[in-house]
Amino acid sequence: MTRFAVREMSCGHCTAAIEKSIKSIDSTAQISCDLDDRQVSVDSVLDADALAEAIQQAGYEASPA
Ligand SMILES: [Cu+2]
Repeated sequence: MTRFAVREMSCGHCTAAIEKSIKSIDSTAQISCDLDDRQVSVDSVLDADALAEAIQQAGYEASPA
């Protein structure tokens, strides 16, 4: 499980964009977005750098949480 703080994530559109971007590089990833804590948890075969890159591709800054 890799956890990121994504401060600009504020609604369902944000979480959908982030989930879509991560799924595009790992279709088997399990993703859970917590809007209250602004955190994204990902279960994936990919490493944290690749996952952070995918979140950034969606337009959001991701820092390790
Ligand atoms: Cu949003």
